[in-house]
Amino acid sequence: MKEEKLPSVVGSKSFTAVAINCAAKAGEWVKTKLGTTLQLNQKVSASDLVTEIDKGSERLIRNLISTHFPQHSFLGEEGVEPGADASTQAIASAKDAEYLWIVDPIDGTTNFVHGFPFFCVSIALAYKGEVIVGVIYDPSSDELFVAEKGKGAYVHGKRLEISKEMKLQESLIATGFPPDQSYALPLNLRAIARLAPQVRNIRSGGSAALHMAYVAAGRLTGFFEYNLNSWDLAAGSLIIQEAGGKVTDIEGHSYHLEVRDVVASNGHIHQELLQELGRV
Ligand code: 2AM
Ligand code: CA
Repeated sequence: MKEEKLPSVVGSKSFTAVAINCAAKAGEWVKTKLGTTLQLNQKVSASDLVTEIDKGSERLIRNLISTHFPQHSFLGEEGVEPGADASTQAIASAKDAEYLWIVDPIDGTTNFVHGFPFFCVSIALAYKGEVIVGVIYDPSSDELFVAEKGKGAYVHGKRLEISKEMKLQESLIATGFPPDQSYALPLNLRAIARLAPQVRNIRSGGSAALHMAYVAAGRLTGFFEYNLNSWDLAAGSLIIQEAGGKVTDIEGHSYHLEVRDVVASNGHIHQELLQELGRV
Protein backbone atom coordinates (compact mmCIF):
# COMPACT_ATOMS: atom_id res chain seq x y z
CA MET A 1 0.00 0.00 0.00
CA LYS A 2 1.21 3.47 -0.86
CA GLU A 3 2.33 5.37 2.21
CA GLU A 4 0.29 8.51 2.84
CA LYS A 5 2.33 11.70 2.98
CA LEU A 6 1.84 13.49 6.26
CA PRO A 7 1.71 17.28 6.25
CA SER A 8 4.90 18.73 7.73
CA VAL A 9 3.25 20.16 10.82
CA VAL A 10 4.81 19.86 14.24
CA GLY A 11 2.35 18.57 16.84
CA SER A 12 -1.27 19.61 16.71
CA LYS A 13 -1.33 22.83 18.69
CA SER A 14 -4.40 25.01 18.32
CA PHE A 15 -4.18 28.30 16.44
CA THR A 16 -4.75 30.18 19.68
CA ALA A 17 -2.05 28.30 21.57
CA VAL A 18 0.46 29.09 18.83
CA ALA A 19 -0.57 32.76 18.76
CA ILE A 20 -0.18 33.02 22.55
CA ASN A 21 3.17 31.24 22.48
CA CYS A 22 4.48 33.55 19.73
CA ALA A 23 3.29 36.75 21.39
CA ALA A 24 4.66 35.75 24.80
CA LYS A 25 8.04 34.61 23.44
CA ALA A 26 8.47 37.66 21.22
CA GLY A 27 7.28 40.06 23.94
CA GLU A 28 9.65 38.61 26.56
CA TRP A 29 12.55 38.86 24.12
CA VAL A 30 11.67 42.45 23.17
CA LYS A 31 11.54 43.37 26.86
CA THR A 32 15.09 42.08 27.43
CA LYS A 33 16.25 44.63 24.83
CA LEU A 34 14.72 47.65 26.62
CA GLY A 35 17.40 50.17 27.47
CA THR A 36 20.07 48.50 25.32
CA THR A 37 21.81 50.45 22.59
CA LEU A 38 19.53 50.28 19.60
CA GLN A 39 20.42 50.79 16.01
CA LEU A 40 17.69 53.20 14.92
CA ASN A 41 16.48 53.46 11.39
CA GLN A 42 13.95 55.98 10.16
CA LYS A 43 11.33 54.76 7.74
CA VAL A 44 9.99 57.91 6.06
CA SER A 45 10.61 60.51 8.78
CA ALA A 46 12.14 61.03 12.22
CA SER A 47 8.80 60.06 13.79
CA ASP A 48 8.58 56.77 11.86
CA LEU A 49 11.10 54.46 13.50
CA VAL A 50 12.11 50.86 13.14
CA THR A 51 14.77 48.99 15.11
CA GLU A 52 16.52 45.70 14.65
CA ILE A 53 14.33 44.48 17.54
CA ASP A 54 11.15 44.99 15.47
CA LYS A 55 12.74 42.87 12.75
CA GLY A 56 14.02 40.21 15.16
CA SER A 57 10.63 39.94 16.85
CA GLU A 58 8.89 39.48 13.50
CA ARG A 59 11.44 36.84 12.44
CA LEU A 60 10.89 34.90 15.66
CA ILE A 61 7.09 34.96 15.23
CA ARG A 62 7.22 34.11 11.55
CA ASN A 63 9.52 31.12 12.12
CA LEU A 64 7.37 29.76 14.92
CA ILE A 65 4.14 30.11 12.92
CA SER A 66 5.60 28.50 9.83
CA THR A 67 6.88 25.58 11.91
CA HIS A 68 3.33 24.84 13.03
CA PHE A 69 1.38 25.97 9.97
CA PRO A 70 3.64 25.99 6.90
CA GLN A 71 0.69 26.38 4.50
CA HIS A 72 -0.61 29.56 6.13
CA SER A 73 0.00 33.05 4.71
CA PHE A 74 1.80 35.72 6.72
CA LEU A 75 1.58 39.52 6.70
CA GLY A 76 3.96 41.34 9.04
CA GLU A 77 4.74 45.03 9.31
CA GLU A 78 8.44 44.56 8.69
CA GLY A 79 7.86 42.61 5.47
CA VAL A 80 6.08 45.56 3.85
CA GLU A 81 7.63 48.71 2.40
CA PRO A 82 7.01 51.85 4.50
CA GLY A 83 4.08 54.14 3.67
CA ALA A 84 0.31 53.95 3.46
CA ASP A 85 0.19 52.88 -0.20
CA ALA A 86 2.35 49.79 0.29
CA SER A 87 0.42 48.79 3.44
CA THR A 88 -2.94 49.26 1.73
CA GLN A 89 -1.74 47.19 -1.21
CA ALA A 90 -0.29 44.48 1.05
CA ILE A 91 -3.54 43.77 2.91
CA ALA A 92 -5.61 44.06 -0.30
CA SER A 93 -3.62 41.29 -1.92
CA ALA A 94 -3.28 39.12 1.21
CA LYS A 95 -6.82 39.29 2.62
CA ASP A 96 -8.28 36.52 0.49
CA ALA A 97 -5.83 33.90 1.73
CA GLU A 98 -7.51 30.97 3.46
CA TYR A 99 -5.49 31.42 6.65
CA LEU A 100 -3.63 34.71 7.11
CA TRP A 101 -1.52 35.67 10.12
CA ILE A 102 -1.35 39.45 10.61
CA VAL A 103 1.49 40.51 12.86
CA ASP A 104 2.84 43.68 14.42
CA PRO A 105 6.09 42.56 16.09
CA ILE A 106 6.21 45.77 18.20
CA ASP A 107 3.24 48.13 18.25
CA GLY A 108 4.48 51.30 19.87
CA THR A 109 8.05 51.29 18.57
CA THR A 110 8.53 54.96 19.48
CA ASN A 111 7.63 54.14 23.09
CA PHE A 112 9.97 51.14 23.05
CA VAL A 113 12.82 53.33 21.80
CA HIS A 114 12.21 55.93 24.53
CA GLY A 115 11.73 53.37 27.31
CA PHE A 116 8.08 54.42 27.79
CA PRO A 117 6.48 51.14 28.91
CA PHE A 118 3.46 51.08 26.61
CA PHE A 119 4.10 48.80 23.66
CA CYS A 120 3.00 45.32 22.69
CA VAL A 121 3.11 42.43 20.28
CA SER A 122 -0.07 42.00 18.25
CA ILE A 123 -0.96 38.77 16.43
CA ALA A 124 -4.19 37.96 14.58
CA LEU A 125 -5.28 35.00 12.50
CA ALA A 126 -7.88 35.63 9.79
CA TYR A 127 -9.80 32.84 8.07
CA LYS A 128 -11.08 33.91 4.65
CA GLY A 129 -10.88 37.57 5.61
CA GLU A 130 -12.43 37.28 9.06
CA VAL A 131 -10.36 37.51 12.24
CA ILE A 132 -10.82 34.32 14.29
CA VAL A 133 -7.98 34.68 16.82
CA GLY A 134 -6.51 37.84 18.35
CA VAL A 135 -3.67 38.08 20.87
CA ILE A 136 -2.06 41.24 22.25
CA TYR A 137 0.81 40.89 24.73
CA ASP A 138 2.13 43.79 26.81
CA PRO A 139 5.46 42.61 28.26
CA SER A 140 5.85 45.65 30.56
CA SER A 141 2.73 44.75 32.55
CA ASP A 142 2.84 41.05 31.62
CA GLU A 143 -0.75 41.23 30.36
CA LEU A 144 -1.86 38.91 27.60
CA PHE A 145 -5.20 39.77 25.99
CA VAL A 146 -6.69 36.95 23.97
CA ALA A 147 -9.89 36.35 22.03
CA GLU A 148 -11.29 33.57 19.89
CA LYS A 149 -14.23 34.21 17.60
CA GLY A 150 -17.43 33.33 19.47
CA LYS A 151 -15.63 32.39 22.70
CA GLY A 152 -15.10 35.73 24.45
CA ALA A 153 -12.02 37.74 25.32
CA TYR A 154 -9.77 37.21 28.32
CA VAL A 155 -6.78 38.57 30.21
CA HIS A 156 -5.10 36.10 32.59
CA GLY A 157 -8.18 33.88 32.39
CA LYS A 158 -10.51 36.71 33.43
CA ARG A 159 -13.24 37.63 31.01
CA LEU A 160 -12.88 41.09 29.48
CA GLU A 161 -15.82 43.43 29.57
CA ILE A 162 -16.20 46.83 27.99
CA SER A 163 -16.97 49.86 30.17
CA LYS A 164 -20.42 51.06 31.19
CA GLU A 165 -20.34 54.75 30.25
CA MET A 166 -23.42 55.74 28.30
CA LYS A 167 -22.48 59.25 27.20
CA LEU A 168 -19.53 60.97 25.59
CA GLN A 169 -19.50 63.40 28.52
CA GLU A 170 -18.43 60.66 30.92
CA SER A 171 -16.05 58.93 28.49
CA LEU A 172 -12.28 58.48 28.49
CA ILE A 173 -11.27 58.51 24.82
CA ALA A 174 -7.88 57.63 23.33
CA THR A 175 -6.37 58.57 20.03
CA GLY A 176 -2.96 58.33 18.41
CA PHE A 177 -0.62 60.20 16.15
CA PRO A 178 0.72 58.07 13.33
CA PRO A 179 3.77 59.66 11.72
CA ASP A 180 2.08 60.87 8.54
CA GLN A 181 1.67 64.61 8.87
CA SER A 182 -0.26 65.46 5.73
CA TYR A 183 -3.41 63.31 6.14
CA ALA A 184 -3.68 62.06 9.72
CA LEU A 185 -2.23 64.94 11.75
CA PRO A 186 -4.54 67.80 10.66
CA LEU A 187 -7.60 65.54 10.93
CA ASN A 188 -6.56 64.38 14.35
CA LEU A 189 -5.93 67.89 15.65
CA ARG A 190 -9.38 68.99 14.49
CA ALA A 191 -10.93 65.88 16.05
CA ILE A 192 -9.23 66.56 19.38
CA ALA A 193 -10.27 70.23 19.33
CA ARG A 194 -13.86 69.13 18.77
CA LEU A 195 -13.93 66.25 21.26
CA ALA A 196 -11.84 67.59 24.15
CA PRO A 197 -14.55 69.87 25.58
CA GLN A 198 -17.17 67.11 25.25
CA VAL A 199 -15.49 64.13 26.90
CA ARG A 200 -14.20 63.40 30.41
CA ASN A 201 -10.63 63.37 29.07
CA ILE A 202 -8.38 62.32 26.20
CA ARG A 203 -5.36 59.99 26.26
CA SER A 204 -2.71 59.18 23.71
CA GLY A 205 -0.50 56.28 24.77
CA GLY A 206 1.26 55.59 21.48
CA SER A 207 0.17 52.00 20.76
CA ALA A 208 -3.01 51.53 18.75
CA ALA A 209 -3.21 47.82 19.57
CA LEU A 210 -2.89 48.42 23.32
CA HIS A 211 -5.50 51.15 23.16
CA MET A 212 -7.81 48.61 21.52
CA ALA A 213 -7.06 46.07 24.29
CA TYR A 214 -7.82 48.77 26.88
CA VAL A 215 -11.21 49.48 25.28
CA ALA A 216 -11.96 45.75 25.56
CA ALA A 217 -10.87 45.77 29.21
CA GLY A 218 -13.16 48.72 30.03
CA ARG A 219 -10.18 50.98 30.86
CA LEU A 220 -10.98 53.27 27.94
CA THR A 221 -14.48 54.06 26.72
CA GLY A 222 -13.41 54.53 23.14
CA PHE A 223 -10.55 54.98 20.70
CA PHE A 224 -10.18 56.50 17.25
CA GLU A 225 -7.23 56.99 14.97
CA TYR A 226 -6.63 57.85 11.32
CA ASN A 227 -4.52 56.01 8.78
CA LEU A 228 -3.61 52.87 10.71
CA ASN A 229 -2.49 49.61 9.16
CA SER A 230 -4.11 46.18 9.29
CA TRP A 231 -1.51 44.87 11.77
CA ASP A 232 -2.29 47.68 14.23
CA LEU A 233 -5.98 46.73 14.36
CA ALA A 234 -6.73 43.11 13.45
CA ALA A 235 -6.16 41.44 16.84
CA GLY A 236 -7.70 44.30 18.82
CA SER A 237 -10.82 44.36 16.68
CA LEU A 238 -11.71 40.80 17.66
CA ILE A 239 -10.76 41.32 21.31
CA ILE A 240 -13.11 44.33 21.52
CA GLN A 241 -15.97 42.60 19.73
CA GLU A 242 -15.64 39.54 21.95
CA ALA A 243 -15.68 41.81 25.02
CA GLY A 244 -19.02 43.25 23.88
CA GLY A 245 -17.75 46.42 22.18
CA LYS A 246 -17.99 47.85 18.70
CA VAL A 247 -15.40 48.50 15.98
CA THR A 248 -16.16 50.37 12.76
CA ASP A 249 -14.54 52.65 10.24
CA ILE A 250 -14.99 56.39 10.62
CA GLU A 251 -18.25 56.22 8.65
CA GLY A 252 -19.75 53.55 10.86
CA HIS A 253 -19.27 50.54 8.56
CA SER A 254 -18.37 47.31 10.41
CA TYR A 255 -14.68 46.56 10.85
CA HIS A 256 -12.94 44.65 8.07
CA LEU A 257 -9.24 44.01 7.39
CA GLU A 258 -8.81 47.05 5.14
CA VAL A 259 -10.10 49.65 7.64
CA ARG A 260 -7.50 52.42 8.24
CA ASP A 261 -9.56 55.14 9.97
CA VAL A 262 -10.92 53.32 12.99
CA VAL A 263 -13.49 54.03 15.70
CA ALA A 264 -13.75 51.57 18.59
CA SER A 265 -15.87 51.83 21.70
CA ASN A 266 -17.98 50.16 24.36
CA GLY A 267 -20.88 50.42 21.89
CA HIS A 268 -22.98 52.74 24.07
CA ILE A 269 -21.19 55.91 22.98
CA HIS A 270 -20.37 54.75 19.45
CA GLN A 271 -23.01 56.74 17.61
CA GLU A 272 -22.25 59.91 19.53
CA LEU A 273 -18.53 59.53 18.86
CA LEU A 274 -19.09 58.85 15.15
CA GLN A 275 -21.34 61.86 14.91
CA GLU A 276 -18.76 64.20 16.42
CA LEU A 277 -15.94 62.78 14.28
CA GLY A 278 -18.16 63.19 11.22
CA ARG A 279 -18.28 66.93 11.88
CA VAL A 280 -14.49 67.29 11.85
P1 2AM B 1 3.96 51.06 15.36
O1 2AM B 1 4.60 51.40 16.62
O2 2AM B 1 3.82 49.60 15.12
O3 2AM B 1 4.65 51.69 14.20
C1 2AM B 1 0.64 55.48 17.13
O4 2AM B 1 -0.34 56.41 16.94
C2 2AM B 1 0.27 54.25 16.35
O5 2AM B 1 0.54 54.47 14.96
C3 2AM B 1 1.08 53.04 16.75
O6 2AM B 1 0.22 51.96 16.87
C4 2AM B 1 2.07 52.89 15.62
O7 2AM B 1 2.45 51.56 15.38
C5 2AM B 1 1.25 53.36 14.46
N1 2AM B 1 2.09 53.72 13.32
C6 2AM B 1 3.38 54.03 13.33
N2 2AM B 1 3.83 54.29 12.08
C7 2AM B 1 2.78 54.14 11.28
C8 2AM B 1 2.61 54.31 9.88
N3 2AM B 1 3.61 54.65 9.08
N4 2AM B 1 1.38 54.12 9.38
C9 2AM B 1 0.37 53.79 10.20
N5 2AM B 1 0.49 53.62 11.53
C10 2AM B 1 1.68 53.80 12.07
CA1 CA C 1 5.22 48.00 14.61
